[in-house]
Amino acid sequence: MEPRSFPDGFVWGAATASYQIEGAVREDGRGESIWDRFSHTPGRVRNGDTGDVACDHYHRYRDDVALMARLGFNAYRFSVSWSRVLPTGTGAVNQAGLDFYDRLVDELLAHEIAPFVTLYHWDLPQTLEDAGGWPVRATAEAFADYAGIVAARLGSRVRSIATINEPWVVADHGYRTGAHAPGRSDPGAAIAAAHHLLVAHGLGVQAIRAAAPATPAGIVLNLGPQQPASSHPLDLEAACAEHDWLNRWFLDPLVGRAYPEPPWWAAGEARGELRDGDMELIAVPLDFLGVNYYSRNRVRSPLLPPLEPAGDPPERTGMDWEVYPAGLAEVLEFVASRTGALPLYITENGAAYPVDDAEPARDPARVSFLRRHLDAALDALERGVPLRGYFAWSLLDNFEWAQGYGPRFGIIHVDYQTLERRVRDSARFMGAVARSGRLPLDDVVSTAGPPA
Ligand code: IFM
Repeated sequence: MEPRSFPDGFVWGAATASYQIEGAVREDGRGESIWDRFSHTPGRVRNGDTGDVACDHYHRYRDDVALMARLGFNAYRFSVSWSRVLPTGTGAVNQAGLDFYDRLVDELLAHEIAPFVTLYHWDLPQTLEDAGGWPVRATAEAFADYAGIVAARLGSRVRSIATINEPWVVADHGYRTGAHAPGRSDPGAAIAAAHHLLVAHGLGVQAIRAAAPATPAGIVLNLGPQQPASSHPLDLEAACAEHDWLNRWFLDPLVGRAYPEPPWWAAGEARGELRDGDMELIAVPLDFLGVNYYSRNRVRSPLLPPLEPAGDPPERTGMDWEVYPAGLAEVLEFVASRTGALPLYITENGAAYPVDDAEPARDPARVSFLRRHLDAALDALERGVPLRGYFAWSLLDNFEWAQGYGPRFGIIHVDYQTLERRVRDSARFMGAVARSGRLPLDDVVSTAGPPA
């Protein structure tokens, strides 16, 4: 068997998000975000961890970019912190905050790494949450102004701008379950937030195009197969409902379809926030769509007793998420069935695994995870999916939201005491794939070639 190849021009990178890696939360005029408030609220984040220092990427970005270049990546996906640019979400621009991203983009370009920008990766300015947050429409309007400001400054030098990362997580975890900032548990607010995130996307794309007409604009969704845990009709129904909420609630309106049936927990919730023209606004043509894929879900109806485990337990990551590479091809094909020839990117894919303290750079399980998912990406390409690139999550170990610093997703290890970076085998593996455009047939990591 020959190694399989990716198409010429395929984009290879790693991804991060501002609050998860930057630190420097009180520097250069940055305002408070909902994750500052949430992480400093006792009991919200495991171990009391906060993003105050994180990976200190704000000060170490040059070294991090140099590492990416040595590995052989040709792209980097990062997010901009809204409250660095507009400390209270609206009003006067904090030039010092915007300057940081300006320097980062210049540094990337100097190393021939294409910047892929995300405008919103969950760190809403606290002032906007105090005024109602995503459940109110004014937040979407404020987002459009912010999008225009960033696009005007960075747009001509970046490869693409995505409006929102994983709006499902924002609405579901932020406003329904309360597991994420701002920690609200209100089904009606979650449905309203979901709608306003999509309105923000539509207005944001318009603002990006006004400020930087040549810059591709899109959005990033997290998707995963929702399969029934048994053939019982109630499990089938529950799996369909989860599929509608996770995989269709955002994707369908983006491609001009109606919202699916509301989830059971939202039955009877007012939908007054939907205005004339909103569905057309949300369906503004996209230049690309990003897909974040991690796992599948076996759905058990809450009306049925728990299933007794049968057979061997499935392979799982350190997050207890099932390792299911075929699901990557399944979701890409599902998306492409709705988006046709629209360019798609895998904007996140990766896994957390416990660290071997004796050898923190050895991560065979992650290498195997990545190789099998890249193989599934090749399957999708072979079946005609217009896939243009792949970003590993994540460049660095980082602040994993409510789980704090426990789960380690990095292809580069971070020592949180010294902040020293250590290139893992998985980073070498990804670099070798990026440089050659070919997927090895096994998980062997070559130590030949960069980085030294
Ligand atoms: O760390 C997150 C990221 O911020 C969004 N997508 C999933 C990752 C792993 O949970």
